[in-house]
Amino acid sequence: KARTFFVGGNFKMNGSLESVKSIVDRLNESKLAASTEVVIAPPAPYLYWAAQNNKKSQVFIAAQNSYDKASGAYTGEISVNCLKDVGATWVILGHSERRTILKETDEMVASKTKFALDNGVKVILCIGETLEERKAGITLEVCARQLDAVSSKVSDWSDVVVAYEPVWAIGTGLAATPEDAEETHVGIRKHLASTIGAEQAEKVRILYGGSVNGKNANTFKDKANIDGFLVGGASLKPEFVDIINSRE
Ligand code: G2H
Repeated sequence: KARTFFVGGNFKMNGSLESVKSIVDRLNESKLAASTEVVIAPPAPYLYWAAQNNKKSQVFIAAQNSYDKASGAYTGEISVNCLKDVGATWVILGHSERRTILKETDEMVASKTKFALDNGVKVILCIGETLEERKAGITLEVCARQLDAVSSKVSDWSDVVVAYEPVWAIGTGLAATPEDAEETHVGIRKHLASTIGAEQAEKVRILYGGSVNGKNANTFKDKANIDGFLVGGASLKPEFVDIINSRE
């Protein structure tokens, strides 16, 4: 298959120097499927540490947020240049926890995405509907709206990976079924084809995120439009390796 399988680990606001090092060491020592691209996103204070300790050429380091200005009086924000300086080559943007808790708008997420890409950091762009939106039958409208904010600013999507994370499946232990996820991924790819063009849409990796674990990861195996996972809770545990190897 043309799209390289991608597994991201979003540590969220968890961990310590010791636990981050033990996760990186575990990846260093494990046999990882050669065909999987792995990206881990520890909290910002540990990015340099993770980059320094990582020995696997297929493992890359991501931040969980970045800002849309180069530098200056933006207390508490994270600069894309600092990320590159410490060895992070990816950033997760638009995670639902930032959209809901930190009140990030579609417009902010799009602006940050454009700034990161323009400055050489790749983006895991998270989208997804809430339970209410799913019940109202507007899953694809919500995803389309979140994507359109970005495609109105970004025309080259070669360094973007889309993570579809239905909010109702995040951290709940209740993952979407492979069938439901595939159906939405197909809809997302179709929508992208209509906005960024069929050729780019075919190449964009669309990850599923929301309660993925070492046991359910391989149930998504035969779904043609599920190009990998964004993993939260399970990325902190040994089963993260099983998820990385779930396509073998
Ligand atoms: C969704 C996911 C990782 P979890 O937020 O981004 O978290 O796997 O814990 O549901």
